[in-house]
Amino acid sequence: MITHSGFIALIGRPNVGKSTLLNAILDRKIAIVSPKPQTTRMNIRGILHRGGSELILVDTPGVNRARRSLDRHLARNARSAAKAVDGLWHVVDVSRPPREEDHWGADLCRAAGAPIWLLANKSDLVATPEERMTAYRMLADYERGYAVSALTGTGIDRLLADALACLPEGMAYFPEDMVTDQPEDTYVAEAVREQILLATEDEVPHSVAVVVEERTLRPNHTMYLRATVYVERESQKAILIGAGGRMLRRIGETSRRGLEEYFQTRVYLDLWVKVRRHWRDQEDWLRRLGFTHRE
Ligand SMILES: Nc1nc2c(ncn2[C@@H]2O[C@H](COP(=O)(O)OP(=O)(O)O)[C@@H](O)[C@H]2O)c(=O)[nH]1
Ligand SMILES: [Mg+2]
Repeated sequence: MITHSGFIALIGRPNVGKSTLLNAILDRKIAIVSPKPQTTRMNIRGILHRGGSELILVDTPGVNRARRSLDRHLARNARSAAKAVDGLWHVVDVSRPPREEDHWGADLCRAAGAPIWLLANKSDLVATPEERMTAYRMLADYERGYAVSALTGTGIDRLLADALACLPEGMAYFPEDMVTDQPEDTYVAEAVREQILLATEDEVPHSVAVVVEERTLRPNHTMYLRATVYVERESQKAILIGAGGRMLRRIGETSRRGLEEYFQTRVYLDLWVKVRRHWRDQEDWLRRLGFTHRE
């Protein structure tokens, strides 16, 4: 029986490792990860049941300067995630000095009003993480600070034990076997987008949106998936397809492998590429893709 439960939002600038941390704590990949900013576009909840406790972690898009309609929605998503939580983890990259966006992250946490913990991630990259944390400690009135590495797992057990111990009394919000509230189609789209982020450079990644058109389980236990990749320009479409269709085949192949692991079944992935000019500035498209009104 669950006797303690609560929500914690992961806040911080893009690329500090929020999604990697979520996956590490859940010991399962539910959020996509890449070295590119704006990898995470929506708030994703990861649910952990441990003993009599339920910890719900809310991964958010990075806090950044809003330029486009899409950016504004991402920032709003992060702000809305910070509301009504029991705690905030301000995640920073301790291998680098604080920058302006780290201040914004701290401000967002402060405005939310719940206790803030400083999570100095990527501690594997520096010899003396505790020392490097000093500059970050100034950014807000942190209740606690942890040097962690989402990549190697250092510090995660202690952080998790402390987080569980601090949860308020309460009943479970989710069923015991639920790991995320992310719909399966969303994960499919994200898994494809992750491979595109990893395979392409420059202007392609941010212009990509993936829509799942069909997901059916065939009688031979193969999951049939058909998805369309939208880009903003013909030149981007050409890059994604590649010479002789090689790029798209590679993206399809690596996406399929990840999806087979996620769904624990054989997957047939049918990928299409289409051009939709300036979708990032079109409110109706942002709505269709689910970026708006997701509180
Ligand atoms: N060395 C190191 N790299 C990390 C760590 N955590 C995340 N990364 C890398 O940092 C990049 C951004 O990670 P991601 O989780 O997408 O960051 P997010 O934008 O904050 O969600 C990826 O290439 C990760 O592999 C860590 O603890 N150590
Ligand atoms: Mg992320």
